[in-house]
Amino acid sequence: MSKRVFLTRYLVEQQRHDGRIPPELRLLLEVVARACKRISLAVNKGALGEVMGSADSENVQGEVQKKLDIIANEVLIEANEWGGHLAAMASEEMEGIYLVPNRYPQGEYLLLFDPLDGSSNIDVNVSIGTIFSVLRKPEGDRGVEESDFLQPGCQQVAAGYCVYGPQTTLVLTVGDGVAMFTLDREQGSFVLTEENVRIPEDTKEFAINMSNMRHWDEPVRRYIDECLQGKEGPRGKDFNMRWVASMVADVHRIMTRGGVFLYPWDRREPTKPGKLRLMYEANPMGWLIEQAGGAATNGRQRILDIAPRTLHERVSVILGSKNEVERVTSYHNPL
Ligand code: AHM
Ligand code: MG
Repeated sequence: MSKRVFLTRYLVEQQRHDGRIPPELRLLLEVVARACKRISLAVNKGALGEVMGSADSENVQGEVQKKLDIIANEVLIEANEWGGHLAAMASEEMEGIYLVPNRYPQGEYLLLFDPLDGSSNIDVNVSIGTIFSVLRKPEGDRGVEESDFLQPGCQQVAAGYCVYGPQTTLVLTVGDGVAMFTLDREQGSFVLTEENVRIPEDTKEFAINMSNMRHWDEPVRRYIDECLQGKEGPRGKDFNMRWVASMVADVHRIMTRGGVFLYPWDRREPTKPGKLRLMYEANPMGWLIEQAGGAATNGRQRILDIAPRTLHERVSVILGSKNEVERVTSYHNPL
């Protein structure tokens, strides 16, 4: 049997190779992975763990919180607040930023997360996941403020997601490609199962919530309409469609076999730029996809170049196989 590489060893080697990651970032990523293991256990227990159902509360976006949303948020905070690697955290489930309490040492990094993405799938036993993004705290001695988080995605120093499905898989980038780790449940360790993940540039598979079709803008309608025409249409090939309604699961499929994911702006809430959140959904996913050779735009510009204005800002998202993303983007930006 070939030798197994555990997450710890992978990260230590990343640290050794030209100091690709500093020791504090290595520690941070190990702690996030440990928190994901705990969330995975809670998710796996399901109804036996009394973790199902709603929590009778709403988050800052006015969405009903599930018990597991809150548990996952607490697990991530408790795991990360004391280690000395972080200065502050931000989450989909918290209105403001969470400063590391004064009793603990302050670190150089900022952590953002969607603790449990795809909450509508919790109760129906369909894959859900955790998404995270790591930024460096801007230089200076003053305390951290919300504005310190408002950095474009191209300044991320690490990003990843953990999908809780038939397997628990952690997918990670520190800016040197994408690696996947599968949780060995008996040992409780993440094992490296794929390095240098590459997304095919072309695809025959798209992911979009078709029930919103009547609300879409013209370029998105045109793209999907051309896909639906199949062999007989301008694309000259048949397309397949998938929509899990957990971004983590849809992105993981694209990481594994290619495809294009769209959650575009639509007319249901015309003043909002989209449904998904820029800072802790689109940015980390966009960077992971780019690191695997794909592309990510909001239809008009690269996601990672968007200068955020607020912590919970929303954005239109088109990501996945490069040639498809470029095609949809060109339909939004005609020459
Ligand atoms: P959440 O963070 O509240 O779970 O919402 C985000 C999720 C994504 O995972 C998914 O792509 C999308 O919402 C599905 O939305 P819809 O139910 O409109 O298809
Ligand atoms: Mg989410």
